[in-house]
Amino acid sequence: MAGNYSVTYNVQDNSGNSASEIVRVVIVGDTGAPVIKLSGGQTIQVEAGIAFSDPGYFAEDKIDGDLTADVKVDGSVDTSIVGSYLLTYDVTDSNITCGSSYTKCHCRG
Ligand SMILES: [Ca+2]
Repeated sequence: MAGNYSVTYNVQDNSGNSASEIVRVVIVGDTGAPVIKLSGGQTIQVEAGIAFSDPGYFAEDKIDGDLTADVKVDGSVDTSIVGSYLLTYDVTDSNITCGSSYTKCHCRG
């Protein structure tokens, strides 16, 4: 878990004399970005005229766990027009570290 931790070191010799205690501070930070996994891969093909349905995604962070509900999807697919569309997926963890991914959707006639 992120935070500051201290570890104290000391030792005694055979006569019972103690060393000067020394403390090490260990700072555990969250520098890892969340990862977004896309069901169906980063390139998908759909038929024109058939409503587009996103095959889904999953977002996970080593500290925050499941962030799928926080993913923001940008872009849209208009299956009435043949072409390529880009959908972007972004999510931010509690440490304001971003993860992103994208899907290229090819709508063919
Ligand atoms: Ca993180």
